[in-house]
Amino acid sequence: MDSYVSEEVAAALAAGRPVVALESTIITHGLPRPRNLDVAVAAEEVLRHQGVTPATVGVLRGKVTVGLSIDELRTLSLDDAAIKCSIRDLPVAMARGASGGTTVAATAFLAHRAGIKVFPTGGLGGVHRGASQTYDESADLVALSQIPVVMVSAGVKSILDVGATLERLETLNVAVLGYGTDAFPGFYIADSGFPAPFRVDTPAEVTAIAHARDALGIEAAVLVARPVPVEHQLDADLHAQVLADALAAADAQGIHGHDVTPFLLDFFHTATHGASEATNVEIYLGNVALGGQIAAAW
Ligand code: PSU
Ligand code: MN
Repeated sequence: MDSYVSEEVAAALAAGRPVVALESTIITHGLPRPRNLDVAVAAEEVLRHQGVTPATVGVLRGKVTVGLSIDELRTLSLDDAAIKCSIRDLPVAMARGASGGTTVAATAFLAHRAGIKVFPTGGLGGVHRGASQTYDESADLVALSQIPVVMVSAGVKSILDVGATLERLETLNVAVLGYGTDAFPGFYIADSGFPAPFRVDTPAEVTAIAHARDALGIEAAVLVARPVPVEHQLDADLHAQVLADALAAADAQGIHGHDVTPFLLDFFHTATHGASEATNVEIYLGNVALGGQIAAAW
C-alpha cells in the first residue's frame, strides 16, 4: 500500500526510542492560519526537547504518512481542499490522491499500525448533544475501543454531551484516568462537573496501567484526561454564553455530520475574540508534553 513511515520515525521505533503521534485535523480544521502551522511545529519541538521523536500523521496527495516533514506540514496547513479524514475517509483519500488532516480516530489507527503507543491531542470527539435523535457520535469513541494506545486529552468539550460521552466510554471498555484530578476535565474548563472514574498523578502510574492492559490483551485505549491549568481556563460566564450561542447557531444554520465539530470550534474562536484559541493552544501543548513524559516513562 502507498503508506509511509518517515525514516526518522522508523529508526526511532526500531531502536526502541520514545515516539509520540500527533494528529493533523487540528492543522487542517482546528486552528486558523498561520497559527495552525506554528502550533504544529511547536508541538513537535516540545517533544524533541524531551528527547522524544514526533510523528505527525496526515494524508498528502493520497499518501498516508506517519512522520510528516516540516515542508509537508506547511503544505497541509495551506491546503484549502484538505479533507477531514476519519478512518472511513482514509481509503477514499488514498484512492483519489486527496490530502487530509487525520482525526483522533484515524491518527490512533495509523499510529498503532506503525507501532506508536502514545498519542496526545487537545479535545476528543464524543457524543453530540441531541445524539438520541441525530445519532451523531464521533468515530473517535469507537476507535478508542479498538485501538490500544494511550491517549492524552483535556477531556471533551462542553459542545458535546459530556455525561453521555462518559457513559459510552464505559460501554466501549475505555479506561478513563483523571490526571492530577478527581474531576473529568471539560476542555476549556478544568472541571466538566462529572467525576473522573480514576485518578492518577504520575506518568509511571499511567504506564503501569497500560502494561497491565497489554498483559491482559485488552484492545482498548487508555484515556488520560489532563485538565487545563485553572489559571488558563476560560472565564465561566463567557464560556456559558458562547456555548449557548454556538449551539443555537449550529441549529439555525442546519450544520450536521462531520461539519458540526469544526463549526462549533470556529464559532468559539470567533466569539471569544481569540481567548478560546489561546486556551486551546495552551491545552494542546501541555497535553503533548505529558504525552512525551508518558512515552519516555514507557
Ligand atoms: N474536538 C476538539 N478539537 C478538535 C476535534 C475535536 O475539541 O480539533 C477534532 C479532532 O480531530 C477529532 C475530530 O478527532 O475533531 C472529531 O470530529 P467528529 O466529532 O466529527 O468525529
Ligand atoms: Mn459527527
